Amino acid sequence: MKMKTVLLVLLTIAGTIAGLQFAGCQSIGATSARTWAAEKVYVAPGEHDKYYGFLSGGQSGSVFVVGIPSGRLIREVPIFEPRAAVGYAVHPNDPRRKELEATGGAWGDTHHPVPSETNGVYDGKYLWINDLANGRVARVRLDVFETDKIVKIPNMQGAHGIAALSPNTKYIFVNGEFEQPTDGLVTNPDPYTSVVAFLDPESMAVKFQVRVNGNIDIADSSKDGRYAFSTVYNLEQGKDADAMFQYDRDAVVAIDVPAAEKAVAEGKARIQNGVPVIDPKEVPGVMTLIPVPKNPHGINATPDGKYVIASGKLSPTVTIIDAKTLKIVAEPEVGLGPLHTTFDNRGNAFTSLFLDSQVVKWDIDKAIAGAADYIVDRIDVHYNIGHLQAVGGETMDPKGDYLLALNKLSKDQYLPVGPELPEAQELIDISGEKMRMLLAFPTPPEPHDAVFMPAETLRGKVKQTFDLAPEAIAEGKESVMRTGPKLVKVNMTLIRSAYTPHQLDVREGDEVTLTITNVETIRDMTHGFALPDHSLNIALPPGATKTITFTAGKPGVYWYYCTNFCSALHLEMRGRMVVHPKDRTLTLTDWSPAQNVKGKAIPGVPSTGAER
Ligand code: K7E
Ligand code: CUA
Ligand code: CA
Repeated sequence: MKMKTVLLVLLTIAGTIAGLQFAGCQSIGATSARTWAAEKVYVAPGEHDKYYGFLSGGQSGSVFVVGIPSGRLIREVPIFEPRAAVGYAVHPNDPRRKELEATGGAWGDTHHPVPSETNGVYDGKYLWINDLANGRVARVRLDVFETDKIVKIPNMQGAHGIAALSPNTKYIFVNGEFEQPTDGLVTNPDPYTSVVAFLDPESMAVKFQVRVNGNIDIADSSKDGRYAFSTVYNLEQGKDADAMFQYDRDAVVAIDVPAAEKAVAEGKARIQNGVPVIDPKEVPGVMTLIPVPKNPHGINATPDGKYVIASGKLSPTVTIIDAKTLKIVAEPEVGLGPLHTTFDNRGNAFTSLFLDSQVVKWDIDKAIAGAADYIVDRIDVHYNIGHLQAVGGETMDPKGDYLLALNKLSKDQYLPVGPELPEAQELIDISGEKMRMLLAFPTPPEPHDAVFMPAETLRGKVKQTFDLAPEAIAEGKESVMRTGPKLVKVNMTLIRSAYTPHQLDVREGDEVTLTITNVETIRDMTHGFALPDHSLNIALPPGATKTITFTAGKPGVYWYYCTNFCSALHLEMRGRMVVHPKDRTLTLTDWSPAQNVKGKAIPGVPSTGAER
């Protein structure tokens, strides 16, 4: 990213010089276009971007946070995978790691970041994201940019489409892409169906599910919160690709949320794996099928709430549906392989064309009126675009300035790095009539979707330090206690540049429960606790407390050390765990007096010399 910034500066300078010296020469058009684009995305060192961009990491299992328009990567929030960089879920006993293993595994495939909304715009509280692979949904707290909750959704495999019910996030709803036996039993794999699950945004409990035939794909909410819309591409219920494109039309399903709530309240749902499941065949009015061509993919509500637009994928059309009457109002052709649609604040839609590798801009009202000139512009992207997202395009307040194209392939756009090439994003200016390419930047595999949040939305909400947890260890309250023949409890604090206690004496096979608090009160003063050969790596931002239980390994001396640069004495910030042989009686002389650098005695350390 630094390199890119430098390049942009150079480009800007070069462009200015070229403009001064060679005014009137033929290359001036191209040069000034480069200068213009460079200036649009250049954010000087020390200055902040205008928007947060939350990019789903696909099979990286995380969310990448970038600044827009610069494209600078400012954070990775690991969710479904361990990440040593921030001490996330590394040790098998890390509570988050255990939660991951218990809900499907320590990897995931994140596709769709969904921020919480109040009055139809992002409120900066939470961001949810699906794990397509393992039927899970996670929540990220935007005050600390950390994963806060992960839930496994019953009766579902392949959690794909996900959306917040507008305008006030009454539910998060999630689509099960891979069908499951309807009766929940493996003895009878057919008939099989999928479910749309409605989760409470705070508890993340699954409140109810609605059964749908055919694989359910992408989701969006009507702006008034009445309908949960989803696309279904396999109405055929085929089990291979050939069988899945027999019909000319599959469907958009519209779930009437108040009708579904009523059905649950009246006991019309069947409990399956602890969740009320509504079968719309038994409860008419809960679900409406709207036939749309062909293996549709994206579904997107217009910011004014009037329409939802389904993208045809195998049909060169998009289907415009009235969001209140559920009637199809137009089916304009837009190009080959339409996948997703986003919006500006001037009545235009932008649809990604996977096969054409283009973004097409079209005028919604003109398309509905049947005007010949509804296509406004097309721009090439590099290459094979999946999602695209304009700033605020999913909200009632689209900004109409930038659009990000999330491309599946980059082909020749970067220095080659082996047989596999980077995936890339391209930032496009949409403020004028014509779209203009501004910037390309790669992220690790694989970009799917993105959302953008104005920097003001999070201003004052992002915490400086963690609030102290109830189990936080205060300075002076550190201790080492033997709580059983093989159990050791350590209460530790961290502050520049010391661990207290800075020595632990344990025996091989002891089960050590370590609670650590970073007692720093200064923002960004993160310390790590890395313990060699024990698979243990924890990072603690200021104020954070973590607890982990691990088993002391072979006899030896293990230095725990700080992984995060914290001061001139960062490297000196260490302590040691002495693992004594199993059969050794730890006497007072064996127990080193564990004192911190300030010379404080640690209560409870030489507790007893003969506790075995
Ligand atoms: Cu289109 Cu998972 Cu959103 Cu990817 S899905 S493209
Ligand atoms: Cu603490 Cu480095
Ligand atoms: Ca189909």
